[in-house]
Amino acid sequence: MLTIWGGATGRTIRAHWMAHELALDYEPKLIGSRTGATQSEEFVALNVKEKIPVLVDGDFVLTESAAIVTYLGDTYGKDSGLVPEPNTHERARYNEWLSYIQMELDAHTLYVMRKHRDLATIYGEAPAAIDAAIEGFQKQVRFAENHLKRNEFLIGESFGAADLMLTSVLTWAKAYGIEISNRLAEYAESNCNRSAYQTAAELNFSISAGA
Ligand SMILES: N[C@@H](CCC(=O)N[C@@H](CS)C(=O)NCC(=O)O)C(=O)O
Repeated sequence: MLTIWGGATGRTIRAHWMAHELALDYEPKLIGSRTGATQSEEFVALNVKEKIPVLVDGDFVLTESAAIVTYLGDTYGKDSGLVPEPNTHERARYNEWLSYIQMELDAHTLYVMRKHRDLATIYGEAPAAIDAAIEGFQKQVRFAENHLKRNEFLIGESFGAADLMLTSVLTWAKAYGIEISNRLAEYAESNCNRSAYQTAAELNFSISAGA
């Protein structure tokens, strides 16, 4: 039995979306961030980092949204084409996109905004860091934009897990009021029109994050 813990955030949607792309039967445990639920005894026993999402597959526990998306594709979607086969150039390219998305478009930029704007009471006000984060996002996202001017998807000819990951940060950026190009907006919108996204988003955002 599969369980996905967590909801309400741009990171938890990744796990739910991938599970829906693969039509997996799983139990969602929709705890929100900043609600105190990630500090419960039961949850800390699963993830001492006190962070969502977390995947539980039998007695196997996996944290980190990108690792969860990749594991689900490798384990339950071998013929889905969503995650490229290991030991191929496509897989190396996939790893490149995922590292870039997580570092340049999530941790170094959008998450800096989250920390110093939404969570400023905890992490402190830092207007200069927020300006640099917006600028940094706009600069870094050009790498994806250049690729998508010439291609419909990040890898190959069809939608895949790398597109899912990129779309998650583009919708997050949009929610934060960061301007993105028409091509990126159209790409994100088209991916969000997938029925797997629609169902996953309805579930993921049926609860709210705390302040
Ligand atoms: N690198 C991790 C980041 C996970 C993360 O920071 N999750 C936040 C919500 S987006 C969280 O659980 N925060 C704990 C809390 O706020 O209670 C991932 O991509 O899964």
